[in-house]
Amino acid sequence: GLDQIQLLSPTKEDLPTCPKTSPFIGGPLKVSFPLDVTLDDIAQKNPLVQLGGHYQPPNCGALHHTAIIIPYWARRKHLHQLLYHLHPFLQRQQIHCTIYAVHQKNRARRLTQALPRDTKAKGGLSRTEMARITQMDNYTFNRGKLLNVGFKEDMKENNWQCLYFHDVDLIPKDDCNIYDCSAFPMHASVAIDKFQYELPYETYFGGVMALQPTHYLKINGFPNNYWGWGGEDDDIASRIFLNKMLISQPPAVFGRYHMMKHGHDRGNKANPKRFHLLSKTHLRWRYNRMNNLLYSLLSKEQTPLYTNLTMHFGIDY
Ligand code: UD2
Ligand code: MN
Repeated sequence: GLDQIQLLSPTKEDLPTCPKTSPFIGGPLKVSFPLDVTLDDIAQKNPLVQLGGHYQPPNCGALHHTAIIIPYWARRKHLHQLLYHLHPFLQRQQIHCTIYAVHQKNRARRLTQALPRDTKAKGGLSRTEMARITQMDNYTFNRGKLLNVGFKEDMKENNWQCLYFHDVDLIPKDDCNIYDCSAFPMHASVAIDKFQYELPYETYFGGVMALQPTHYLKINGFPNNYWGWGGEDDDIASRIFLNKMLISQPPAVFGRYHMMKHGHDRGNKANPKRFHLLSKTHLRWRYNRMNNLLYSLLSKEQTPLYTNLTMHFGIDY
């Protein structure tokens, strides 16, 4: 309805809608990495980006309303490089968008502070509870959970029609990779240089994926129970198939990405339980989801180039 339109583009009612194909997009991109690029440099190069990493085309009403959600933990250089490339890319596509970094708080609380207050009264902790808390104290990375938080918090800010869940280290290499959504969930990063521009396996769904909110709700969000590296992307793909949707892809020549070099991060060791968890997706997808997602939002900062959401996980199962 009218309210919705106003929410999406507060002052743009009188503008003509943007053309279907933006006149500013080119073809393949030469990706280069300037040394020591600072956030100030990037902000200066992108004067039309508003506080919080928000953009809408100044002269026409955008056809696409996209939130970019980046799970993020201690990869500052990658984040800066991504912002450096992504902002101009999105502007050339005439997309109304906000970039969100969902940041997992590192060692926010000491182990004892993380315990529920009445722990002693209850006669100590069970083994599972203890294992869970130990895991929390390690601050193992949890991509699925961060993406769920990103969805929840971003939808509070705007009626986004498309959500891009975006690894921090992937740079798009072609302007024709349009950051909008299609009828099915989409896997955008189908051709990464690290994998010789091919899918490593057929149902591979890692890197950059785009879902409409209805897709996300249909699959009950993403799994919360994959701690550490691996598996959560396959779980999400399973959820999509279990809900009788397909995964769409851009043509491989457009879905090209460069992955910035990195090793395995501390706190994101390969998760040995991932294969077992994956064998249970068909049973668990209804229960392990956005609704039982426990977290506290520690801060929401609007920086010039992105909105930073810092969160701490609660204890959930
Ligand atoms: C693959 C997938 C990724 C995810 C992961 C398994 C590709 C291109 N990507 O990534 O989507 O399924 O496997 O979990 O196949 N991160 C941080 N800090 C950390 C650790 C991770 O910010 O300490 C974030 C960051 O956005 C990163 C993403 O999580 O890009 C995935 O982690 P990765 O890049 O270490 O793993 P990778 O490249 O194997
Ligand atoms: Mn990576």
